[in-house]
Amino acid sequence: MAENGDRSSRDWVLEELRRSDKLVVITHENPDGDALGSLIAMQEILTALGKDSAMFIDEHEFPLPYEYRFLPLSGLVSTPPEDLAERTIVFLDCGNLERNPAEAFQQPGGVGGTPYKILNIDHHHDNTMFGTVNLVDAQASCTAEIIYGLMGGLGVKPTLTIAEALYVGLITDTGRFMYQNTGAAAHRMAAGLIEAGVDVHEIYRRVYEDVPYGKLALLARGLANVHRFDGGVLTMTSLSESDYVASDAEESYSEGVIDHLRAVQGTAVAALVRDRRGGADGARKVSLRASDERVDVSKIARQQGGGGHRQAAGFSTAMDWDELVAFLRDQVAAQLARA
Ligand SMILES: [Mn+2]
Repeated sequence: MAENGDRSSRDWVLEELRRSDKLVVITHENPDGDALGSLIAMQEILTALGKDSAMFIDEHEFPLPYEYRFLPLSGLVSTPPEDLAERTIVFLDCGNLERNPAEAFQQPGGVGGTPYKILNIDHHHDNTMFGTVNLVDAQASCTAEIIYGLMGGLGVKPTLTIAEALYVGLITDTGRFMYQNTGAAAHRMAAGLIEAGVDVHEIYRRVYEDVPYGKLALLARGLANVHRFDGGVLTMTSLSESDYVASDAEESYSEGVIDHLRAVQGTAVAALVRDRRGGADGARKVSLRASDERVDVSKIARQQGGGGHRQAAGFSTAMDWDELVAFLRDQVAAQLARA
C-alpha cells in the first residue's frame, strides 16, 4: 500500500470534501467503467451533500462507449469551468496528470499564482502522487471501492444511481469478480450495492450484452490477425483503421478483444496494437495484459511513457509492427528470465 493510502490521508480527503463548497470531478482520458462509475458516483455524492459540483468529461470523449451510455450524466460539463481556480479538483482513477488530456487541469501550480487544491483518489500502484492530498490504495480492486469506503464518513447512503455507477466500476475493473484484485472487500461491496437496489442481471445485460454487430465483426478481425511469438508466451494482434471501417466499429469496440488472447494456453503477455480512429498523427495504442504474476506489464508500458496496473497497462507509440514486436519480445523475455 502506498504510504499516502493510510488512515490519515483518508481523513484528510474526507475533511476536504466536507469543507469544499465548490468542486469539479474529473477522470482519465478514454474513460472506462471504473472511471465513469467513480466519476458519476462522486458527483452524485457531492450533490447529495449540497455542494456546487461539476462533472468534467472532455468534449473529445463523446460519444462515450455504448455500454456506459445508460449511466446518467447530471452536472456534466465538457469544457473546463471558468472558475476552476476556486474549485477543489477531485481526480478519480487517474494515475498521473498526463492521463488527463484537458490542458486546464495540467497546471498543478494553478493559474495566476493560485495553487489548485487537488484530491487524488486512485488505486494505480504507479500513481505519481500529484495531488495536494493523495488517497491512493493499490490494494483496492477499483477506484469505486475507495469511494464506497468514503461514503460512510460523508454520511451519504447509496442511491440507486450511486449504487449502479459504483457497481459498473466494480464489475469492469475486477473482470466480473475474476481478476486477481478481487477480494472479500469487493464482494462485500457488491452485496451492499445489491441491497441498495442494483439489479445484477440488468447491469450485466447493459454492460456485456446488447453488443452492436460491429463489435462482433471487429472481434472476428482481431482474432484473424493473431500472431504468437517465442513459443506463444507473447500473443499479439492488431486492428487497423481499415478493420474499424470495414466493421463499422467505434474505437471503443476493441475493448475485450485482448482478453481472448490472454486466455490462450501458454500466453504470458497478450498485446493489442490498434490505430486510433481518424488519428492522422500515426500514434497507435498498445494494450498489454499479463496472464499471471511473472510479467509486470506496467513496467513495459512505463518505458514508452504509458502506465497502468501489473496485469493491465498500455501506451501510445509511433513504432511500426516489427519494431514493436522486437521491443515486446525483449521485454517479456527479460522479465521471464528473472521470474
Ligand atoms: Mn480503475
